[in-house]
Parts: sequence; C-alpha cells; structure tokens
Amino acid sequence: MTETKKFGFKLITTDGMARRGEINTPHGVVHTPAFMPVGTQATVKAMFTDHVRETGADVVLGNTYHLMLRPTAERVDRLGGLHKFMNWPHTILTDSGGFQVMSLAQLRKLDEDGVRFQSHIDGSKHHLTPERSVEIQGLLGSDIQMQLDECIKLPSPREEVQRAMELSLRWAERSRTQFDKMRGPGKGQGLYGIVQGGDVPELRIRSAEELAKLPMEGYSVGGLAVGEPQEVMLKMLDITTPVMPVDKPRYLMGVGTPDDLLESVKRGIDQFDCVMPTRAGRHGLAYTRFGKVNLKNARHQDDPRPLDEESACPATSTYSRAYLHHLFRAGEALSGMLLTWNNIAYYQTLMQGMRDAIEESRFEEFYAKTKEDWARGDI
Ligand code: PRF
Repeated sequence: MTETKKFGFKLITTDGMARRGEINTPHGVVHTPAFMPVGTQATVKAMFTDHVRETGADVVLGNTYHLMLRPTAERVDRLGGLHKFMNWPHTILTDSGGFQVMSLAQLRKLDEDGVRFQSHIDGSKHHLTPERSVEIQGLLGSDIQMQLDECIKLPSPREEVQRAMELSLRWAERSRTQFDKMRGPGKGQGLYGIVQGGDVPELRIRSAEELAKLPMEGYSVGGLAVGEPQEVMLKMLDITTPVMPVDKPRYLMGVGTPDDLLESVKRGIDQFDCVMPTRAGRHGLAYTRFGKVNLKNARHQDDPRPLDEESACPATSTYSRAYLHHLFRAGEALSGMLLTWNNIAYYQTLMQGMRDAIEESRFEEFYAKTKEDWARGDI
C-alpha cells in the first residue's frame, strides 16, 4: 500500500490582515509569510543550494517553460525528479509556463485549448495546454503546482482583461481535473488557482470568488507587477485578499521589492517569488537593512566596512565593500555570487522579521521601524 500524504496549511495567528502560517508539503514545512528564491533553470542563479537553505529559505521556485525545453520534464523524471536533480531536498513550487511563454517564446499563438509557441532556445515548436502543464509539473515532482493562466500586461482594455480572466478560470477547472487524475492530492502535492482581472476591481473579485469554488490547495494573485504603479497593485490586493479563502495560502506572483513584500504581507499575502534579489545581485546591487547599495559606485573603493557586520550571512558580514567593488570592476564571477547571497539573505531576514512580528502582535511596529531604517539610507 502506498502512503497517502496530505498537503496542508495551518493559519497560526494573525495581526491585522497579516498572517503567520505553515504550509506542509511532501518535502517539508514552509513558514509563512515566505519568500521563495527563483530557481528558473533548476538553479538559484549563482548560489549553492546549501547556502540558499542556510539563509532560511524553505522553498524555491522552478519554471515549467524553461525545464520543458531544456533538459525536458521527461529527462528530469528519469533522473529522479527535480529535487534530486538540483540537490534541493526541500519544497519546490513550479510556475505553469504561460507567463514565461508570453515574455520569452517566439511566434506565440494562444487559443481556448492552450498556447502554441517556438522555443527561444532552438526554435522548436511546442504546445502547452492546462493539462500538459500539470503533467510536466508532475514529472518534475513539484510540491506546489500552478494552473496555466493568461497574464496580460497593464494597461490593457477592459474587454481584454475580462477575456483573459475568464479564460484563466476555465483553464483552472481543466488543470484541477488533470491534477486529480494524476493523483497529485494523494501524493501530498498542491495545485493553486490564479486570480487574474488586471486593474479592474469587479473582475478581480469575480475571479477570486469563482476560483474559490474550485477545491484548490492554495490561491495565487497573478497579473500584478506588470507595469502598473505600486499604488494600483496595493489597491488590487486591498480588494482581493478579503474575498480569498482564509484557510488556504495566498501567493502573490513575481513580487517584489522589499517594500512590496512589507506592504503585501500587511494586506494578507503569504508567499512571494521574484528575480529581483538574484538579478540585482548579479548587477552589483545589494539590498541591506538600510536600503540599496550600488557596489559599482567608486565611493566604495576604499571602504573597509562589510555591508552589514551584524548579519549572519558571511557574504554580508565578512567581505569589505572595497573588495566587493573590486570584484565587480574586475568582472569576477564571485562578485555576483556574493551579492546574490547577500540579497537572498536580506530578503529571508526581512521575512523572518515579519513572521516574528506577527507572532508577537507587533507587525505595525515592525513595519514602521523597517521603513524608518530604509529611509535612513546606507551611510
Ligand atoms: N501568472 C503566472 N506566473 C506569473 C505571473 C502571472 O500572472 C506573474 C505576474 N506578476 C509573475 N509570474 N502563471
């Protein structure tokens, strides 16, 4: 008899709208609010997985789009699954592919059935449907899977926003059917539905309410941070999270800056992912308690101080700013590695700070103090 596992979410406590919870997956516990480093191609770029873990990350993100093209989901499956392949034995969440097809692939054609496209790598032709996306995520062995959806950029005409939102709802149902057919629930895996609806309050609410009728393990908020001002994004969260199920995790996709995370947790979001800390690190930008530091700037060339001597992360507390600056000037690979490590560590420290604050009913205080530190700037 095979063991039946169960995906779970426990809401531990709340402070205002902010939530402290735990997601249980076949590969461990995810303490929420959680930031999930992006590991698009089965690697969090420029980081070893043990360092990612040591920063406090419980889950990393993988991408259906990239992995289906290379090395292919079938190959990952033959090699024992994505956890083993990338040496990350903890929780993995995968995005469904639609968002990446729309930003990366060539000659895209979307219809009711799915999306046809040509690979950005070799031009080969592919067809991604809601069913195929769930199948691929199953082959990868993903713990937390996403439905295929259509995310459109903002601003867009209302009719377009509505069409994409309604299509995403129909795709949510098809994804659910396929996920159940693949016995995802019995394996303890979860499938999340994705709320769309652009910047139209009524469409957002309808999307969230309709999705909530489907028995998903969690719900994502998609279609934000796609060109609109932060104010619009936060307004959409203000109206969306109150109509999302209280007893399921809520994931804001592709967000964001440290300030976006603070503001979104305040509005009831539990999970985030974003390339910002990893990408910025490779470009010489460090996130710290006191805001952003551009290590490429010449003002650092004689500075013996580390980025933050109080940090538990070796990249942050050990290496001088002068050294980090030098590595960038010299074009050394270690520069991107150290700053990526620093940035992921800072993001995780911020999340830990929020988790502790919610547990101790002092989120507002933490929010104010964090903003004050950022405003002080790096001096
Ligand atoms: N849908 C999916 N992935 C995403 C998004 C979305 O809307 C976004 C939008 N910020 C990022 N990643 N499937």
